[in-house]
Amino acid sequence: LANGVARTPPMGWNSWNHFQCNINESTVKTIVDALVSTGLAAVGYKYVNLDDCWAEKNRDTRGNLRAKSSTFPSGIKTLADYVHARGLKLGIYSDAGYMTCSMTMPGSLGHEEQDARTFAEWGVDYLKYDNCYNDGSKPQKRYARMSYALQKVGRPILYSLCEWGQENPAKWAGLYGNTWRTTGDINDTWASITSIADQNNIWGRYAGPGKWNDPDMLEVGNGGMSLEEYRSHFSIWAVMKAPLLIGCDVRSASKETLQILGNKEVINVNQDPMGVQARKLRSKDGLEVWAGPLSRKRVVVVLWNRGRSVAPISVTWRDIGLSPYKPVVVRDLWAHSFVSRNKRFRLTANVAPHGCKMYALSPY
Ligand code: A2G
Repeated sequence: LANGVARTPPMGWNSWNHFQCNINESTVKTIVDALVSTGLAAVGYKYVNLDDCWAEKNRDTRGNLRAKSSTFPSGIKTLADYVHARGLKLGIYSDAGYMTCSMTMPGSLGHEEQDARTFAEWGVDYLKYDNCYNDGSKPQKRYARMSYALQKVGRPILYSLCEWGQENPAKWAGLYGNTWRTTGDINDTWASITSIADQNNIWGRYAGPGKWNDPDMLEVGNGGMSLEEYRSHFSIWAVMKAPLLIGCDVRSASKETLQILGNKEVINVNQDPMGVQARKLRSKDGLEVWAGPLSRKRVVVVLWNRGRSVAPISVTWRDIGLSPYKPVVVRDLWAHSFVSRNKRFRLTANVAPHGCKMYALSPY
């Protein structure tokens, strides 16, 4: 959607993967402080997104949504002010149905304009819009209604769609929103991230500035995978031009977690202005090559080993559309070093089990 936001994939934090419904304003404020003090805000993580469970079960007498008084007693506007004062942006969550997926708060179906106005008055910058407990009508219709409502409030609000069912959102959601889910919910396991990566890969050609496939939020730092696996998760999400929404408790994140989430060279690939989603070029015995174009004629390559033992993986210049004789500068985006300044024909690396190598190739 050409509403001026998400010209590159959104970056930020969301409460769901780590906290589910256990959120309150003091937790969110300390997360905001941690985003700033760790330097994550400075490398681009600017959206602070409340997920489900932030509102009272019932609307007020005028039909307005209101923050849950036991957990957000100061209200959303005050929280938005806190976030904005630190140079960040606030996201919120609702649903194109009668109630949200947690069943703890109302959805926006039939209240689209009223809720969009409420969000704008509070200073909300981002809406994640889910699809639970709807009336069975086509999601296109219900998602369009909120899209038009948001476009009328006079405030740019990033619109993130969560319909991922039979209606193949990639084919239509870009008309109405900035990101759309392509899969079911992620969990903190290797099986989940490998299967989601493959499902999201199918829709690559629909992504571009203002409209991105969303393979769900990051699990990096939540404890269920090894560092090697988290590096693979982050690398593949980055090249797929996925929204990079941190899903861990940033306040207690380890040095290693911060190094993964804070890798500026990998973030730069995700935020490249060309905005083309990389795709899987080759896969044999769990050894995979993913690649895609970057601005200034560069190419990003991920060599991903899904197998159980260390193995060599190669990519040829032909695989990525370059003449075999073309000399290329090869930069390793995890080692932060140049592998070669004059490489031709092919690149081969030994890749750790469940690990990856990620390179930016610059022909000259
Ligand atoms: O509701 C759904 O399961 C969402 N998933 C998930 O991300 C989270 O927001 C949850 C909150 O109750 C999808 O939108 C696919």
